[in-house]
Amino acid sequence: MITNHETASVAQNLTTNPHLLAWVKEMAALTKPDRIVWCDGSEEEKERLTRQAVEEGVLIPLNPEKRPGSYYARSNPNDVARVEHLTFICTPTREEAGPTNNWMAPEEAYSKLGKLFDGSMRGRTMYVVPYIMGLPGSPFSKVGVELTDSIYVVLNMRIMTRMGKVALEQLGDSNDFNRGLHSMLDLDPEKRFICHFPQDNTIWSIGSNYGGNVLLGKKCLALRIGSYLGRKEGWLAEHMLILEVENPQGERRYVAAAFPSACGKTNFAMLIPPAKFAGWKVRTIGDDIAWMRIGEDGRLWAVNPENGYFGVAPGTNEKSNPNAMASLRKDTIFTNVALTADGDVWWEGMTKEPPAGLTDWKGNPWTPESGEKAAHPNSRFTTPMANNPALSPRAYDPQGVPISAIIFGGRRSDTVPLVLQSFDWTHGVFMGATMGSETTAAAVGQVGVVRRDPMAMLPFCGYDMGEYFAHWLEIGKRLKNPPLIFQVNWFRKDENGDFIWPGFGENMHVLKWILDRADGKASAKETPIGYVPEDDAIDAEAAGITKDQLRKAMAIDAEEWKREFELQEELFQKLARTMPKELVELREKLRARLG
Ligand code: OXD
Ligand code: MN
Repeated sequence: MITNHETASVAQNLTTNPHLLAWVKEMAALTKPDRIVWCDGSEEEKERLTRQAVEEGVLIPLNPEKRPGSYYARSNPNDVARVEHLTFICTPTREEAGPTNNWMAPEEAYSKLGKLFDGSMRGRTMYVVPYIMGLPGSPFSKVGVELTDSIYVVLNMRIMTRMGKVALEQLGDSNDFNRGLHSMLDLDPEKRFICHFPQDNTIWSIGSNYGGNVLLGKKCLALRIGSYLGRKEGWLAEHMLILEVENPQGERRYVAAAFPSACGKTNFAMLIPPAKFAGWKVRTIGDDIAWMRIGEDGRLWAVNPENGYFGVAPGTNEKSNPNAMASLRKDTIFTNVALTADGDVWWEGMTKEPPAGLTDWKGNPWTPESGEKAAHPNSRFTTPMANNPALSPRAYDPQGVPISAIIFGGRRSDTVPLVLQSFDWTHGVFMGATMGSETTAAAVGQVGVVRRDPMAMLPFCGYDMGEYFAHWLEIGKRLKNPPLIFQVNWFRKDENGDFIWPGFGENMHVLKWILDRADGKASAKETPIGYVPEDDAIDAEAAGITKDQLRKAMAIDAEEWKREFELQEELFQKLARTMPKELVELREKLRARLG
């Protein structure tokens, strides 16, 4: 049992914030840890906790000659992805959470999870992890404190956020911080819940140790609670990468792009322009989350609130993403990938031939005949963004970067062309709102079925999605210089089921057209559903495909689109109560234009 005096004395050198001390005391009284450790974010602390994690078998050191400072973690096989069916928005009324979120009444959630948290840290250590999402001192940033009994969480949070003293200094004596409570229990899925209390700026997560469920700064605070705060305070919290493009004249532009989980956001954020684009440079600001505000100049300004990448490993290789491969060379935590005989990591798609002597993500010897994947399809790396050779210095700019274009992308085998520009902001919001994508391994459930994933935020919006679209429309009205909005699809397939567009670095062709549009340098053709590039604006040959293939990638088939508008019906019905009428009317108008 930890007394008030002890709680205070452990924290003494770090904070005297009465709100924080009282809350830690209250949560300790509930969870009853044997010890409380306040994290200061120092190197010494990192070394000590890493040593301890190794002793406890939570982390396995990788071969220091191959991956200096890097470690390997295996999760419980039942705990490998986000659990959307166990994720709840606990607003006072069901309506506020909206029909796309699971809802639980706050009293019920506090009571139900309270029983599970009661004594959950007995015999364990409670780590107090203060952190900042955003840059220290930036007007964009938010402070959170996560209480967790998982040393794995502490070490991952240290990579993903600005953690420790720096956060307590920013917080001072303020009561304005996100209160996150996390306990692993015995990782029984029956006792797994991820509950958000937006009104209380509070998150309770129990029964999991998977990143997306337990690194509370990321999906829980930066997106679910963030989107709620964004509406209240007049800004946007989005599931978007941010990248910088520099042209040969040295001019820099910034683009934000939303893709559903595991659709190549990290690859796009780290794109390397192919040889044809001599003198062009692409740099990363962020790979997953963008917080965006209206600047005094009437433009939209964005920051990446994270400090690291929690990326999907399979498919990452020297061709698909050399910058990610370089980022992973040191100081990285790998989760659920395969281990090589010489203490390094491997995953499907890293090399054509798997090395001999692999141990799979469950700890079993693996050969290509095993009939299972060596690495889990949602295996991950957690790596500091400072490791990225293509990191833009502007990732550290507390004011963020001005956004010229917003891109919405999905994984679609058919219908959606390579690129399409919206007629205006409202149409762009419509494009984002009606985004569909084939599901991936990032969430538990069936893979490969098309679901509507508005703005890639379906699993991450902390309130009613109709209201969320209305908020987007409202932001548009306040922007004097709004970014242009586009829709892209790298994943269209031909009649043989092969991808038509090469993707990866070749996406630069599309990116350049988008920025030329934003700069008023490229003309476009009008179609019933948006603008597309003029016939020769994208150089098929340079992209390594034939003109015919490019035409296929760009095709807009009226029949397919009529079907697409039909498929949107379910979403419009579901959100009927709050769907902005501008979007309802626009849908009718676009449909009519198709004939
Ligand atoms: C992620 C996700 O981990 O979207 O970024 O699932
Ligand atoms: Mn994501």
